[in-house]
Amino acid sequence: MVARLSSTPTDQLVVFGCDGVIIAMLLGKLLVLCILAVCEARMPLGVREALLALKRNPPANNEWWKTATFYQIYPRSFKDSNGDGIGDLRGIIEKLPYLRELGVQGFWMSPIFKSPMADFGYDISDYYDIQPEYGTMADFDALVAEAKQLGLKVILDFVPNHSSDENEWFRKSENREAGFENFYVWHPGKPNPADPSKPLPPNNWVSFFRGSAWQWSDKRKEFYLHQFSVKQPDLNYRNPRVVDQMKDVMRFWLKRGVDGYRIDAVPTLFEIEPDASGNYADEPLSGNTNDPDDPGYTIHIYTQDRNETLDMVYQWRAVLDEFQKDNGGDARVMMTESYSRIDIVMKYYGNGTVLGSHIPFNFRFITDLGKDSSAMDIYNTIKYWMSNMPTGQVANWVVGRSRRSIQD
Ligand SMILES: [Ca+2]
Ligand SMILES: [Ca+2]
Repeated sequence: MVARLSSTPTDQLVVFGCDGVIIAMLLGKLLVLCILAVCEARMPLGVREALLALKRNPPANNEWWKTATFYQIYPRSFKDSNGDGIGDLRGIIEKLPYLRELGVQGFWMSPIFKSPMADFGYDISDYYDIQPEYGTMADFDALVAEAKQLGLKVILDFVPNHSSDENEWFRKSENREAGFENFYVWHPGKPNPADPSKPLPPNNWVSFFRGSAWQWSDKRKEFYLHQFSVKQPDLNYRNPRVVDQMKDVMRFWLKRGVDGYRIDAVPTLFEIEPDASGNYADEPLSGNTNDPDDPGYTIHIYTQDRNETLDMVYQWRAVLDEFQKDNGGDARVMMTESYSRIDIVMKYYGNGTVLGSHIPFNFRFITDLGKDSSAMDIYNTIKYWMSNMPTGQVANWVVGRSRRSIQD
Protein backbone atom coordinates (compact mmCIF):
# COMPACT_ATOMS: atom_id res chain seq x y z
CA MET A 1 0.00 0.00 0.00
CA VAL A 2 1.29 3.43 -0.85
CA ALA A 3 -0.75 6.44 0.14
CA ARG A 4 0.14 10.03 -0.44
CA LEU A 5 -0.84 12.08 2.59
CA SER A 6 0.37 15.53 1.64
CA SER A 7 0.14 17.69 -1.44
CA THR A 8 3.15 19.74 -0.42
CA PRO A 9 5.29 19.61 -3.55
CA THR A 10 8.75 19.58 -2.05
CA ASP A 11 8.15 17.30 0.86
CA GLN A 12 5.80 14.50 -0.07
CA LEU A 13 4.62 12.43 2.83
CA VAL A 14 4.19 8.86 1.77
CA VAL A 15 3.01 5.85 3.74
CA PHE A 16 4.52 2.47 2.92
CA GLY A 17 3.05 -0.75 4.18
CA CYS A 18 4.61 -4.16 3.96
CA ASP A 19 3.76 -7.33 5.82
CA GLY A 20 2.83 -5.93 9.12
CA VAL A 21 4.82 -2.74 9.18
CA ILE A 22 3.63 0.63 8.04
CA ILE A 23 6.22 3.29 7.87
CA ALA A 24 5.46 6.91 7.23
CA MET A 25 8.39 8.96 6.12
CA LEU A 26 9.13 12.35 4.73
CA LEU A 27 11.06 11.70 1.56
CA GLY A 28 14.60 13.01 1.50
CA LYS A 29 14.28 14.58 4.92
CA LEU A 30 13.37 12.56 7.94
CA LEU A 31 11.43 9.69 9.29
CA VAL A 32 8.28 11.08 10.82
CA LEU A 33 6.48 8.07 12.23
CA CYS A 34 6.35 4.33 12.30
CA ILE A 35 3.15 2.42 12.98
CA LEU A 36 2.96 -1.29 13.54
CA ALA A 37 0.08 -3.20 11.99
CA VAL A 38 -0.46 -6.42 10.14
CA CYS A 39 -1.79 -5.10 6.84
CA GLU A 40 -4.51 -2.70 5.87
CA ALA A 41 -7.22 -5.36 5.61
CA ARG A 42 -6.36 -6.93 8.94
CA MET A 43 -5.46 -3.67 10.66
CA PRO A 44 -6.88 -3.25 14.18
CA LEU A 45 -9.67 -0.67 14.28
CA GLY A 46 -7.71 1.78 16.44
CA VAL A 47 -4.75 1.82 14.10
CA ARG A 48 -6.97 2.25 11.05
CA GLU A 49 -8.67 5.21 12.70
CA ALA A 50 -5.31 6.70 13.56
CA LEU A 51 -4.24 6.33 9.94
CA LEU A 52 -7.42 7.97 8.68
CA ALA A 53 -6.89 10.84 11.11
CA LEU A 54 -3.36 11.18 9.78
CA LYS A 55 -4.68 11.37 6.24
CA ARG A 56 -7.15 14.07 7.22
CA ASN A 57 -4.56 16.07 9.20
CA PRO A 58 -1.06 15.38 7.92
CA PRO A 59 1.73 16.23 10.34
CA ALA A 60 2.84 19.83 10.26
CA ASN A 61 5.77 20.52 8.02
CA ASN A 62 8.04 22.76 10.05
CA GLU A 63 10.93 22.46 7.65
CA TRP A 64 9.47 23.67 4.36
CA TRP A 65 10.92 27.20 4.51
CA LYS A 66 14.46 25.90 4.98
CA THR A 67 14.78 24.91 1.34
CA ALA A 68 12.15 27.21 -0.17
CA THR A 69 12.62 29.82 -2.84
CA PHE A 70 10.44 32.93 -2.50
CA TYR A 71 9.37 35.35 -5.21
CA GLN A 72 8.65 38.98 -4.38
CA ILE A 73 5.63 40.57 -6.00
CA TYR A 74 5.07 44.30 -6.15
CA PRO A 75 1.30 44.15 -6.69
CA ARG A 76 0.94 47.59 -8.29
CA SER A 77 3.03 46.66 -11.31
CA PHE A 78 2.82 42.87 -11.41
CA LYS A 79 -0.36 42.17 -13.41
CA ASP A 80 -3.40 44.30 -14.17
CA SER A 81 -6.54 42.20 -14.60
CA ASN A 82 -9.14 44.89 -15.38
CA GLY A 83 -7.35 47.31 -17.68
CA ASP A 84 -7.16 50.29 -15.31
CA GLY A 85 -3.38 50.28 -15.56
CA ILE A 86 -2.83 49.21 -11.95
CA GLY A 87 -1.79 45.71 -10.97
CA ASP A 88 -4.23 43.91 -8.68
CA LEU A 89 -4.96 40.73 -6.73
CA ARG A 90 -6.94 39.15 -9.57
CA GLY A 91 -3.90 39.73 -11.78
CA ILE A 92 -1.73 37.92 -9.27
CA ILE A 93 -4.22 35.03 -9.20
CA GLU A 94 -3.92 34.76 -13.00
CA LYS A 95 -0.16 34.43 -12.68
CA LEU A 96 0.00 31.91 -9.85
CA PRO A 97 0.45 28.97 -12.24
CA TYR A 98 3.42 30.88 -13.69
CA LEU A 99 4.96 31.12 -10.21
CA ARG A 100 4.34 27.42 -9.78
CA GLU A 101 6.13 26.73 -13.06
CA LEU A 102 9.07 28.82 -11.90
CA GLY A 103 9.47 26.32 -9.11
CA VAL A 104 9.16 28.73 -6.21
CA GLN A 105 7.52 27.52 -3.03
CA GLY A 106 6.08 30.83 -1.93
CA PHE A 107 5.72 34.50 -2.71
CA TRP A 108 5.81 37.68 -0.71
CA MET A 109 3.58 40.56 -1.70
CA SER A 110 4.59 44.15 -0.97
CA PRO A 111 1.82 45.93 0.99
CA ILE A 112 -1.71 45.42 -0.34
CA PHE A 113 -3.43 47.27 2.48
CA LYS A 114 -5.42 50.49 2.36
CA SER A 115 -3.02 53.36 1.85
CA PRO A 116 -2.81 56.90 0.45
CA MET A 117 0.34 55.60 -1.32
CA ALA A 118 2.70 58.30 -0.07
CA ASP A 119 5.42 55.62 0.13
CA PHE A 120 4.45 52.80 -2.25
CA GLY A 121 1.91 51.39 0.21
CA TYR A 122 4.32 51.39 3.15
CA ASP A 123 2.02 54.01 4.69
CA ILE A 124 -1.00 52.02 5.81
CA SER A 125 -4.25 53.77 6.65
CA ASP A 126 -6.13 50.56 7.46
CA TYR A 127 -4.23 47.41 8.41
CA TYR A 128 -7.40 45.35 8.22
CA ASP A 129 -8.48 46.09 4.67
CA ILE A 130 -7.30 45.83 1.07
CA GLN A 131 -6.40 48.87 -1.04
CA PRO A 132 -9.46 49.20 -3.36
CA GLU A 133 -7.33 49.50 -6.52
CA TYR A 134 -5.93 46.07 -5.73
CA GLY A 135 -9.27 44.41 -5.09
CA THR A 136 -11.50 43.28 -2.26
CA MET A 137 -11.24 40.98 0.70
CA ALA A 138 -13.06 38.38 -1.41
CA ASP A 139 -10.29 38.69 -4.01
CA PHE A 140 -7.71 38.22 -1.28
CA ASP A 141 -9.46 35.10 0.01
CA ALA A 142 -9.62 33.76 -3.54
CA LEU A 143 -5.90 34.42 -3.96
CA VAL A 144 -5.04 32.53 -0.79
CA ALA A 145 -7.31 29.63 -1.76
CA GLU A 146 -5.82 29.41 -5.26
CA ALA A 147 -2.27 29.61 -3.90
CA LYS A 148 -3.01 26.79 -1.47
CA GLN A 149 -4.47 24.74 -4.29
CA LEU A 150 -1.18 25.13 -6.14
CA GLY A 151 0.93 24.45 -3.06
CA LEU A 152 2.26 28.02 -2.89
CA LYS A 153 2.84 29.75 0.44
CA VAL A 154 1.55 33.31 0.80
CA ILE A 155 3.68 35.84 2.67
CA LEU A 156 2.41 39.32 3.49
CA ASP A 157 4.37 42.47 4.12
CA PHE A 158 4.02 43.61 7.73
CA VAL A 159 4.78 47.30 8.27
CA PRO A 160 5.03 47.78 12.02
CA ASN A 161 7.17 50.88 12.56
CA HIS A 162 4.70 53.44 11.29
CA SER A 163 1.20 53.83 9.96
CA SER A 164 -0.09 56.45 7.58
CA ASP A 165 -1.03 59.79 9.11
CA GLU A 166 -4.43 59.03 7.57
CA ASN A 167 -4.87 55.96 9.78
CA GLU A 168 -7.74 56.44 12.24
CA TRP A 169 -5.32 55.55 15.07
CA PHE A 170 -3.29 58.65 14.23
CA ARG A 171 -6.36 60.86 13.95
CA LYS A 172 -7.48 59.66 17.37
CA SER A 173 -4.01 60.20 18.79
CA GLU A 174 -3.85 63.71 17.40
CA ASN A 175 -7.18 64.37 19.10
CA ARG A 176 -5.95 62.75 22.33
CA GLU A 177 -8.83 60.30 22.30
CA ALA A 178 -8.86 57.94 25.26
CA GLY A 179 -6.64 54.92 24.65
CA PHE A 180 -4.83 56.55 21.76
CA GLU A 181 -3.05 59.46 23.49
CA ASN A 182 0.31 57.68 23.38
CA PHE A 183 -0.19 55.52 20.33
CA TYR A 184 2.51 57.53 18.55
CA VAL A 185 5.71 59.25 19.74
CA TRP A 186 4.72 62.78 20.73
CA HIS A 187 6.75 65.63 22.22
CA PRO A 188 5.88 69.30 22.91
CA GLY A 189 9.19 70.48 21.43
CA LYS A 190 11.84 72.86 22.72
CA PRO A 191 11.14 76.51 23.56
CA ASN A 192 11.83 78.89 20.69
CA PRO A 193 13.33 82.14 22.00
CA ALA A 194 12.72 83.84 18.65
CA ASP A 195 9.04 82.95 18.56
CA PRO A 196 7.50 81.36 21.68
CA SER A 197 4.41 80.41 19.67
CA LYS A 198 6.48 78.11 17.45
CA PRO A 199 8.39 75.50 19.48
CA LEU A 200 11.51 73.95 17.98
CA PRO A 201 11.81 70.22 17.23
CA PRO A 202 12.68 68.14 20.31
CA ASN A 203 16.17 67.18 19.07
CA ASN A 204 18.42 66.68 16.05
CA TRP A 205 17.06 63.36 14.83
CA VAL A 206 16.95 63.20 11.03
CA SER A 207 14.38 61.34 8.92
CA PHE A 208 15.44 58.85 6.23
CA PHE A 209 13.47 61.06 3.88
CA ARG A 210 15.65 64.11 4.78
CA GLY A 211 14.96 66.86 7.27
CA SER A 212 13.88 66.71 10.88
CA ALA A 213 12.30 63.45 12.03
CA TRP A 214 9.80 65.57 13.98
CA GLN A 215 6.69 67.16 12.50
CA TRP A 216 4.47 69.72 14.20
CA SER A 217 0.79 68.86 14.56
CA ASP A 218 -1.34 71.97 14.68
CA LYS A 219 -4.21 69.91 16.00
CA ARG A 220 -2.39 68.43 18.99
CA LYS A 221 0.15 71.29 19.38
CA GLU A 222 2.96 68.79 19.67
CA PHE A 223 5.55 67.20 17.42
CA TYR A 224 5.27 63.61 16.30
CA LEU A 225 8.18 61.40 15.33
CA HIS A 226 8.50 60.09 11.78
CA GLN A 227 11.66 58.17 10.99
CA PHE A 228 10.46 57.91 7.40
CA SER A 229 8.18 60.36 5.51
CA VAL A 230 6.12 63.01 7.23
CA LYS A 231 3.09 60.91 6.21
CA GLN A 232 4.43 57.97 8.25
CA PRO A 233 4.21 58.70 11.99
CA ASP A 234 6.15 56.19 14.12
CA LEU A 235 3.98 53.99 16.32
CA ASN A 236 4.98 54.05 19.98
CA TYR A 237 6.17 50.54 20.85
CA ARG A 238 6.68 51.54 24.48
CA ASN A 239 2.89 51.57 24.71
CA PRO A 240 1.63 48.00 25.37
CA ARG A 241 -1.60 48.84 23.54
CA VAL A 242 0.39 49.36 20.35
CA VAL A 243 2.19 46.05 20.83
CA ASP A 244 -1.16 44.30 21.31
CA GLN A 245 -2.72 46.07 18.36
CA MET A 246 0.02 45.01 15.97
CA LYS A 247 -0.10 41.42 17.20
CA ASP A 248 -3.82 41.56 16.50
CA VAL A 249 -3.08 42.68 12.93
CA MET A 250 -0.70 39.76 12.59
CA ARG A 251 -3.32 37.25 13.78
CA PHE A 252 -6.02 38.80 11.58
CA TRP A 253 -4.26 37.82 8.34
CA LEU A 254 -2.98 34.53 9.74
CA LYS A 255 -6.62 33.63 10.31
CA ARG A 256 -7.28 34.42 6.65
CA GLY A 257 -4.73 31.83 5.70
CA VAL A 258 -1.40 33.57 5.16
CA ASP A 259 1.74 31.57 5.80
CA GLY A 260 3.91 34.28 7.29
CA TYR A 261 5.25 37.80 7.14
CA ARG A 262 8.09 39.79 5.75
CA ILE A 263 8.66 42.50 8.33
CA ASP A 264 9.57 45.95 7.11
CA ALA A 265 12.14 48.35 8.54
CA VAL A 266 12.67 46.39 11.74
CA PRO A 267 15.67 48.33 13.19
CA THR A 268 13.63 51.52 13.61
CA LEU A 269 10.89 50.05 15.83
CA PHE A 270 12.14 51.42 19.14
CA GLU A 271 13.81 54.68 19.98
CA ILE A 272 15.69 55.50 23.17
CA GLU A 273 13.51 56.17 26.19
CA PRO A 274 13.03 59.83 27.09
CA ASP A 275 14.94 61.10 30.14
CA ALA A 276 13.32 62.08 33.44
CA SER A 277 12.22 65.40 31.90
CA GLY A 278 10.64 63.65 28.94
CA ASN A 279 13.37 64.70 26.52
CA TYR A 280 15.14 62.61 23.90
CA ALA A 281 18.91 62.91 23.58
CA ASP A 282 20.53 64.31 20.43
CA GLU A 283 22.28 61.76 18.24
CA PRO A 284 26.03 62.27 17.72
CA LEU A 285 27.12 63.86 14.46
CA SER A 286 28.75 61.57 11.93
CA GLY A 287 31.09 64.21 10.50
CA ASN A 288 30.33 62.82 7.05
CA THR A 289 28.30 65.78 5.84
CA ASN A 290 27.52 69.36 6.84
CA ASP A 291 23.96 69.03 5.60
CA PRO A 292 21.77 68.71 8.73
CA ASP A 293 18.87 67.46 6.59
CA ASP A 294 20.88 64.50 5.31
CA PRO A 295 20.03 61.24 7.14
CA GLY A 296 23.78 60.59 7.24
CA TYR A 297 24.33 63.77 9.28
CA THR A 298 23.90 61.84 12.54
CA ILE A 299 24.81 58.38 13.78
CA HIS A 300 21.48 56.71 14.54
CA ILE A 301 22.38 55.18 17.88
CA TYR A 302 19.17 56.27 19.62
CA THR A 303 16.75 55.49 16.81
CA GLN A 304 17.93 52.13 15.45
CA ASP A 305 18.82 48.64 16.63
CA ARG A 306 17.68 49.07 20.22
CA ASN A 307 17.64 45.88 22.30
CA GLU A 308 13.89 46.22 22.76
CA THR A 309 13.50 45.81 19.01
CA LEU A 310 15.06 42.36 19.13
CA ASP A 311 12.69 41.40 21.91
CA MET A 312 9.75 42.53 19.77
CA VAL A 313 10.91 40.24 16.96
CA TYR A 314 11.06 37.35 19.44
CA GLN A 315 7.53 38.18 20.60
CA TRP A 316 6.28 38.10 17.01
CA ARG A 317 7.89 34.71 16.51
CA ALA A 318 5.93 33.52 19.53
CA VAL A 319 2.72 34.83 17.93
CA LEU A 320 3.44 32.80 14.78
CA ASP A 321 4.33 29.66 16.71
CA GLU A 322 1.31 29.97 18.99
CA PHE A 323 -0.94 30.40 15.99
CA GLN A 324 0.40 27.22 14.43
CA LYS A 325 0.03 25.36 17.72
CA ASP A 326 -3.59 26.46 18.05
CA ASN A 327 -4.59 26.07 14.42
CA GLY A 328 -2.34 23.39 12.98
CA GLY A 329 -0.78 23.45 9.55
CA ASP A 330 2.80 24.05 8.51
CA ALA A 331 5.16 26.49 10.20
CA ARG A 332 4.25 30.16 9.72
CA VAL A 333 7.43 32.02 8.91
CA MET A 334 8.95 35.40 9.53
CA MET A 335 11.42 37.22 7.29
CA THR A 336 12.97 40.40 8.63
CA GLU A 337 14.40 43.37 6.77
CA SER A 338 17.50 44.87 8.34
CA TYR A 339 20.64 46.32 6.82
CA SER A 340 22.25 46.51 10.26
CA ARG A 341 25.70 45.32 11.24
CA ILE A 342 26.16 41.58 10.79
CA ASP A 343 26.36 40.83 14.53
CA ILE A 344 23.04 42.61 15.06
CA VAL A 345 21.36 40.88 12.10
CA MET A 346 22.42 37.53 13.54
CA LYS A 347 20.62 38.33 16.79
CA TYR A 348 17.34 38.36 14.87
CA TYR A 349 17.64 34.58 14.62
CA GLY A 350 17.13 34.35 18.38
CA ASN A 351 19.08 34.77 21.60
CA GLY A 352 19.87 31.15 22.42
CA THR A 353 16.81 30.87 24.64
CA VAL A 354 13.99 32.04 22.41
CA LEU A 355 13.63 31.94 18.65
CA GLY A 356 13.31 34.96 16.40
CA SER A 357 13.18 35.45 12.68
CA HIS A 358 13.30 32.34 10.50
CA ILE A 359 14.88 34.38 7.73
CA PRO A 360 16.78 37.54 8.71
CA PHE A 361 17.38 38.80 5.20
CA ASN A 362 20.93 38.41 3.96
CA PHE A 363 21.32 41.27 1.48
CA ARG A 364 25.04 40.74 0.93
CA PHE A 365 24.60 39.38 -2.61
CA ILE A 366 22.97 42.62 -3.71
CA THR A 367 24.86 45.09 -1.52
CA ASP A 368 28.39 43.63 -1.77
CA LEU A 369 28.42 42.03 -5.22
CA GLY A 370 27.98 43.40 -8.73
CA LYS A 371 28.58 42.53 -12.34
CA ASP A 372 32.34 42.92 -11.90
CA SER A 373 32.57 40.62 -8.87
CA SER A 374 34.97 37.70 -9.09
CA ALA A 375 34.42 34.13 -7.96
CA MET A 376 36.54 34.93 -4.93
CA ASP A 377 34.27 37.90 -4.10
CA ILE A 378 31.26 35.58 -4.20
CA TYR A 379 33.08 33.01 -2.07
CA ASN A 380 33.98 35.64 0.51
CA THR A 381 30.43 37.01 0.58
CA ILE A 382 29.04 33.55 1.27
CA LYS A 383 31.71 32.83 3.85
CA TYR A 384 31.01 36.13 5.62
CA TRP A 385 27.41 35.10 6.36
CA MET A 386 28.19 31.48 7.16
CA SER A 387 30.99 32.30 9.57
CA ASN A 388 28.79 34.75 11.49
CA MET A 389 25.63 32.66 11.58
CA PRO A 390 24.79 30.94 14.89
CA THR A 391 24.97 27.15 14.90
CA GLY A 392 21.78 25.42 13.87
CA GLN A 393 20.32 28.32 11.92
CA VAL A 394 19.50 28.40 8.22
CA ALA A 395 21.22 30.70 5.74
CA ASN A 396 19.29 32.75 3.20
CA TRP A 397 20.39 34.57 0.08
CA VAL A 398 18.47 37.56 -1.25
CA VAL A 399 19.23 37.84 -4.95
CA GLY A 400 16.80 40.58 -5.87
CA ARG A 401 14.30 43.02 -4.52
CA SER A 402 11.97 45.63 -5.91
CA ARG A 403 14.62 48.21 -6.65
CA ARG A 404 17.81 46.19 -6.83
CA SER A 405 19.01 42.83 -8.08
CA ILE A 406 22.22 40.86 -8.17
CA GLN A 407 22.85 41.87 -11.80
CA ASP A 408 23.11 45.60 -10.96
CA1 LIG B 1 -6.22 46.79 -12.13
CA1 LIG C 1 10.08 53.66 15.57
